[in-house]
Amino acid sequence: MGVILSLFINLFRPTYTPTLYFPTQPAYLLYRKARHSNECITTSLRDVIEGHCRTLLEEYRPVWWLPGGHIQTGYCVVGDFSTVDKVDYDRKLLRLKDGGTLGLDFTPPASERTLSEDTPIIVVMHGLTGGSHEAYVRSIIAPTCTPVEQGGLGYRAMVVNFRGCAGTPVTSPQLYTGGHTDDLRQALMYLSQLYPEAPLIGLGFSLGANVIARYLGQEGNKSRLLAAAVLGCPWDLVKNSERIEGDLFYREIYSKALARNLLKMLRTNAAHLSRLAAPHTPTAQALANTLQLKSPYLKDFDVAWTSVAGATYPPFPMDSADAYYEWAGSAQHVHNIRVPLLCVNASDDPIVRDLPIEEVRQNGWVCLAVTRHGGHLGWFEKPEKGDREAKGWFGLRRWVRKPVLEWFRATAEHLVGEQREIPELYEQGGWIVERGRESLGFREVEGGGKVIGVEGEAGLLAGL
Ligand SMILES: *[C@@H]1O[C@H](CO)[C@@H](O)[C@H](O)[C@H]1NC(C)=O
Ligand SMILES: CC(=O)N[C@H]1CO[C@H](CO)[C@@H](O)[C@@H]1O
Repeated sequence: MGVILSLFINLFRPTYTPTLYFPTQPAYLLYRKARHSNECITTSLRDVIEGHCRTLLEEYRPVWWLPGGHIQTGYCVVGDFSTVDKVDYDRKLLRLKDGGTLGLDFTPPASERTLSEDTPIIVVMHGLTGGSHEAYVRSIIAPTCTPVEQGGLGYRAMVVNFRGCAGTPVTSPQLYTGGHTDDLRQALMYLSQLYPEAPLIGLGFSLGANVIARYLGQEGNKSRLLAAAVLGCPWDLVKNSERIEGDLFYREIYSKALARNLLKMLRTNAAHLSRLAAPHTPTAQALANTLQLKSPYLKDFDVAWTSVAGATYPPFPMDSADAYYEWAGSAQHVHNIRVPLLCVNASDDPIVRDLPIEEVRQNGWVCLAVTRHGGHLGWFEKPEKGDREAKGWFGLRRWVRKPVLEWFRATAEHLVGEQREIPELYEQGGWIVERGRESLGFREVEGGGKVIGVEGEAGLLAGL
């Protein structure tokens, strides 16, 4: 009777515990028994997650007045997060060999605290048109970089702003796409030169998650990231686009909002781009065509701009948005990932469809957690008792910060990463380059300064 009753209850009570997808054949990891200890055990990703990321084994229930993925996603836009999770950054500018400039935002600022050289560093990539100021970035970075005495992890973080985002100066006729990994690659080269002793852990949101997952797959065991977490990753851009453009509701709400943000970002950078792009090049023509678009859908923008002017070198210009979506997806690279990767997606994410469950099952280095609710980068829940920063009714917290912080600690403080072969860096003609890939390179340039990470260029569904 008891068995039948519990079966009955389980049939009708939805489960709020995330579904975890593990590989059928685990990879083996060398794992320190304690931080800084030389005593190691051999373990698997599953053991690491079950032992150290306990919140993934517990329920996540959204706050009752934000049910469903659309409403959770919408709250990312209308919620006021300006009073919580304040993060200040020091900006460093890197000039790249192709003439472009990267804006790298470091926290805690050097004037605030001095950390040891081997402090773990979280390398963050933001969403579509966001930046280091986004509330979803700060919600994880603030507790990660809070000193240990105040209940944080005491780590350092660096946000890689996409070219032209968050006020980074545009110095070459190129912005960014969801498929470009070279900017992340060069930011990591810089970071490993600056802090050779520090473990580097990736954290990607949405489009930035796609870039990190692609990078890991392309590098295999050459990854400079010791491990990573990717949230709301749009694994298959072709399928996402079919969904978002194929349905009237999604097209009018999501596709239009994303395109509006992109158009705004392009307008902000248009004067510089048109000065830098030689006349009659595909980029110059694409710029003129795209700026004429009136209230486009995402695909219209990608036809006019991204697929043509995504880069000034092959495979660009491409002849359709679908060709770009096919090239840029990250699911196709999952099989080659060789460092531990935790992926978190929500089943009711209105933007991300189709998760690479089969690919994950076949790669021992990857775990995928799927929550029932959460929307796109939402995951709002009631704050815990005693959380003094989250005030009042609307002082919500993002649940996902809990498993992600557990994952940071489980990887940054314990993983040895002995199965990697990281290429050496050296100087060549004023650039720091990587052996075997000399076409990439960087040098630090003047500029930068302080960045107060609270308010940014807000837009509808900014940063998705
Ligand atoms: C790294 O990967 C390459 C190619 O897959 C392989 O030949 C090499 O043995 C690997 N190195 C280590 C340290 O596992
Ligand atoms: C197990 C699970 O929740 N799977 C869902 C994952 O998300 C896709 C959409 O991306 C749903 O179709 C699945 O049902």
